[in-house]
Amino acid sequence: MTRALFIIDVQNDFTEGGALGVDGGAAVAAGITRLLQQHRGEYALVAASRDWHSGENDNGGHFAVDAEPDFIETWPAHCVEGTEGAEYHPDLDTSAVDVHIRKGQGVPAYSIFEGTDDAGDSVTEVLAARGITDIDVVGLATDYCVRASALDAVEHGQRVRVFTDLVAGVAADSSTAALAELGHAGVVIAESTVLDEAAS
Ligand code: VGL
Repeated sequence: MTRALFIIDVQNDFTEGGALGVDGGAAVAAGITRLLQQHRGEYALVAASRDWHSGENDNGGHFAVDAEPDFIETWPAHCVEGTEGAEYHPDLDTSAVDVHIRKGQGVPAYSIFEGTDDAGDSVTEVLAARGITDIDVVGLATDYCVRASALDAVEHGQRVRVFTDLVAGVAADSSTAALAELGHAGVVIAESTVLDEAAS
C-alpha cells in the first residue's frame, strides 16, 4: 500500500469571509495542519488542489454573471487566479505539500483530476509516478470538489477514504447526500482518528 493525501481547495474564498465561504472551512484548514504534524510520514505523497479561475470571463458558465447564482451549477465569482481569495487559507501549513494542483482555468473543474501540477503533469501521471494505491481525501467542499475528487479517485482504481472531521460543505443536505453517494461508490467514510488508531 502506498498512500497519498489529497487536500482539496482549502482556499480563502471557500472559508469564512470568502466569496463562497463554507461554515467550518477555517477549522478544516487547521485540522489538516494537525493531521500533517502527526501523520505526514504515513503519506508517500501530499497533493493540494486550488481552484484557479480566470478573472476575464465566466469560466464556462461557472460564475453567475447576469443572474443570481444557484449555488449548484452557478456560483459567485471565486478563486480568481492571483487574488487573495485563491490562496491557501493561512491556517493550512503548506510546507508539507509535495505537489500543487491548479484546476478550473476558464472552465468549471470540481475534481482534482481535472487539474495539473506546476510542470503540467496530470494527477493521473503524478499518482502513477509515485505508485499510489490508496488516497485519503480532505478539504472543501464536501458536496462539490471533495465529492468529485473522491469519486474520480475510485474511478481511477484507488482505494479511497474521506475523513468527515476534515471536510465542510456548501449545504447540509447535499453534503449528507454526497457522503452517502461516496459510501455507495466504495469510499470508506471515516474520521481522521483512524490514523491514530492505526499508529497505536
Ligand atoms: C467548489 C463550488 C464551486 C468546491 C468549487 O471547491 O467545492 N464548490 N466551485
